[in-house]
Amino acid sequence: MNASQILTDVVSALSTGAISVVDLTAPLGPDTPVLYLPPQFGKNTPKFKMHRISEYDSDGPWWAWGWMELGEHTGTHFDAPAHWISGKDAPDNTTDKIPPRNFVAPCNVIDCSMEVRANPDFLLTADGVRAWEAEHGEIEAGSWVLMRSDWYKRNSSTEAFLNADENGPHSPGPSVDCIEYLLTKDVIGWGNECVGTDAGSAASFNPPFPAHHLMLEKSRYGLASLCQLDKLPPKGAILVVAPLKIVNGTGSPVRALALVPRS
Ligand code: 23J
Ligand code: MN
Repeated sequence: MNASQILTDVVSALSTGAISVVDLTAPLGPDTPVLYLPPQFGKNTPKFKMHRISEYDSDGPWWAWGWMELGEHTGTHFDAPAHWISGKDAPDNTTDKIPPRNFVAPCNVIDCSMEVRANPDFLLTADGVRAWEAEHGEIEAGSWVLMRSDWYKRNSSTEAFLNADENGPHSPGPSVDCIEYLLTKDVIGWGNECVGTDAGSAASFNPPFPAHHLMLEKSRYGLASLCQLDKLPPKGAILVVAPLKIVNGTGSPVRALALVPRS
């Protein structure tokens, strides 16, 4: 293996389109849906807001710039281990400490779009993952597992995206045994197209919010509000995703990019 030849080949494959770059990121703006937790849990993240400093005007005749009011867990974002109590003392648990090696990894995309169309509360189970592996191959250590639901198609409407009624939010995610199984495969993390990595019903699980509790406890990561997973193959794409290097950050909005080989 000649590592510089490999990189040269990647660049040339990008220029011919043999490898394409798919953007898995939702637009980040005032209309970006944010999580709304029930009142007993206390406070919520405010909506994204851009404060203009100048726009080629008397406050800055030659420049436009702004500052953002932005939650760590807003839009397409990364969950660092310190986000959850179980990851409070996990190694390298904040966004500034995660080794950059972890920001480039293969991804497995499990298509649950049909099940979710029939049932927005659909849960992917360990058996569901095993059935997927029987068809597409084993989930390898160090890879992401992303749940495709086509839920991202709702993200222009907060109401449709959060999909809550008097019984709480209805959105898909992993079961407890799904996350337990993925940890036995030594995955790097779990990603979902919904507002958070866990299902809308996950507050009632044991433990509650397993994608948060169990993944972050083991210094694994989460990705939420991913888009365009329907543009990825089940296996073979490489995910490039990094949180901002926020000091002591519990998470961060990201730009998530997939490198996808032409089929
Ligand atoms: C805070 C509390 C509960 C949850 C979350 C945040 C998220 O989903 C998140 O964005 O990490 S479930
Ligand atoms: Mn989060």
